[in-house]
Amino acid sequence: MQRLFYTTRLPEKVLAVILMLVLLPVFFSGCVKRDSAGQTSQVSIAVFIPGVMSGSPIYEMLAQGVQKAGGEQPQVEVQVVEAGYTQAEWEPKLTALAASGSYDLIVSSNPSLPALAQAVSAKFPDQKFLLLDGEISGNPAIYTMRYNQGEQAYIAGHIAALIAQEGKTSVGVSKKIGLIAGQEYPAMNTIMLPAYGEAARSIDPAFQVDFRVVGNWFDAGKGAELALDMIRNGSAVILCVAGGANEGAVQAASETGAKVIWFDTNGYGIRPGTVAGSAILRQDLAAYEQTRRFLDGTLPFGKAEIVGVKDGYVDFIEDDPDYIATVSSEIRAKQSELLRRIRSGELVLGD
Ligand code: RBF
Repeated sequence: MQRLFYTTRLPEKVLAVILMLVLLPVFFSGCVKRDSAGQTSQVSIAVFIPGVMSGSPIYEMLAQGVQKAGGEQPQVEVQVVEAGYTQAEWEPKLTALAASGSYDLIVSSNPSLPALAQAVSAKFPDQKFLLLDGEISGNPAIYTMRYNQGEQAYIAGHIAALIAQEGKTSVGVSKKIGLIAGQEYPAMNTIMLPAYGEAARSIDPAFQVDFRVVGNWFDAGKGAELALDMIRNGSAVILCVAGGANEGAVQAASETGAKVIWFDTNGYGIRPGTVAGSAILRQDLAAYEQTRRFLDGTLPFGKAEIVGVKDGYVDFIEDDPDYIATVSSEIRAKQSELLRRIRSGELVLGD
């Protein structure tokens, strides 16, 4: 029995070692600082994606912005590393990138990244970080830029409530709007969810928010299931902040005649007639501009900046033909007026 055990287990072990040898260089391929001509490049930047890019426009915009800035200068090399959805693996993977010593800068985006970068920075103080969508100040190796998502969620809640109140969706006149999030996190629970509800109650104090959590950032089946239940319970409009799970919510809304509000990018084209609003972040611009500042030597490490509508980083897309075709001119005029009040400083919203 003992012999048999060894003869069957040994090939598995060999296989595991071979797999490791094959896969490790794939993950760390970004560590080789060479350009296409085989020359060592002068500046190497890693874009660390805490999740996967597909289905999460906030990450797609991050990579695009950094690549655009890097592409403008021949001596700059940009590597994109997707860390996957297992959040427990993010810190070891970030540590491995810093430990490689191969990157002049690690760029990332996520509210949980500042704490992880701070821990990595304690071990590798020379490693520089540029972090968007998160906040930490006082570490000379870390610069952060966070968006005013109080504004972004207020803008979304305002149009969601106007559409629900108008009563032209399959749900009829409704004083309930939904929000689907991938998971609960401080920026969601203390900024976005309250601002979304506050905006709806500015339309009518009777408005309620049905808040649901998928539990991950990819399960479209769960997204559809939650959205269907929310619509059955009277939500006429649902704000989607759930990454790849949004796809299921859009599908459910389109099948039942409800509407969704898209977050972070222009989503009207995803399902024309169903997507009735796009409250966006210009994360591609932020990633581009901050990477440029790093390359120019002017990125103020140690600082935490917060940007919003007035700075041009938070906005709502009003000129898309699908928005104009889907939303009545009365509601569009009211939404325009809200945006004017925020831009002019007449309405100041918390972040
Ligand atoms: N947003 C996404 O679109 N996709 C993701 O995979 C994703 N993962 C996240 C993981 C954590 C731990 C946290 C705190 C947030 C995540 N977000 C994700 C939300 C993202 O940071 C941002 O709040 C939303 O995109 C709204 O702008």
